[in-house]
Amino acid sequence: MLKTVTTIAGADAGAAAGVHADLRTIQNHGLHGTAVISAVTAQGSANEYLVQPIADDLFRRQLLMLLDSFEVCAVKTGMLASPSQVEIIAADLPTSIPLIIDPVLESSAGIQLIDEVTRRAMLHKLLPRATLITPNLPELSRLAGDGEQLQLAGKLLHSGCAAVLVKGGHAAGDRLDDCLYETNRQQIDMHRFTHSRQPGQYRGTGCVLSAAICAAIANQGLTRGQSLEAVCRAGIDYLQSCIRHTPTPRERQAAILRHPKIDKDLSG
Ligand code: PXL
Repeated sequence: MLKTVTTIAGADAGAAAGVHADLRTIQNHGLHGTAVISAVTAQGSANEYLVQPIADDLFRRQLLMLLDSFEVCAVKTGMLASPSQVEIIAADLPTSIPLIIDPVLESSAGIQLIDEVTRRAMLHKLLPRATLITPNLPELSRLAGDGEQLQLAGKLLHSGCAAVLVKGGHAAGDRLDDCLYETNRQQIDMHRFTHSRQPGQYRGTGCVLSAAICAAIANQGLTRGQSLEAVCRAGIDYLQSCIRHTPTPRERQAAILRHPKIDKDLSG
């Protein structure tokens, strides 16, 4: 049976972000992609956004059914629609399964996707059992406040998650730094991934990155000596190759990512 990866996220009918983007990424890595839907959204023009959270019982049953029917190797969360959804994940997802949190707070059009109570629940209930959290720079500030990046990442590590990958895409400049912070005894180790900025705006980049990291964990494993640095590197390379495969959008437009064809068998 194919290895299984689960995304817990919102559905964007246009498939630019959320569950659909995650599943495309996971399947392209030769894995079985499964999904717990947290909310259904309808997104038209920049100011047209409708969201209907999934009721707690249905949300929980989706998760329990997947855990019961599949050998889930890794899980990622994207948009979570209520504090009770956070509590259900914290209570029902076994801690033996690696959990990657993409702390989606806003859409690329600037619409709030998570309210304040849900954000706090995520910080206090989910972060302590996470393998990795992947904030961009605005999300890092909303989760940890203002200050030096190292100090803010340190605060998130102090909340109990094993590692923080800060995505540098919102900073200015032609070269971008994504930085991975991990606690090593009393110290914080940092690994920097530098790459050139590719021109244009793209939707769903955070979704694709965290799903690709999850897929790399399922394919390579963390317990067999593979480091978080290696799976983050694999996820970043995958996202960069999606951007290279996508025709550069015109100014003020945001493109839906095209995924490269992966012909080698990644499932071994
Ligand atoms: O890219 C963030 C994101 C995540 N999840 C859903 C979204 C969006 C952005 O629009 O709609 C469901």
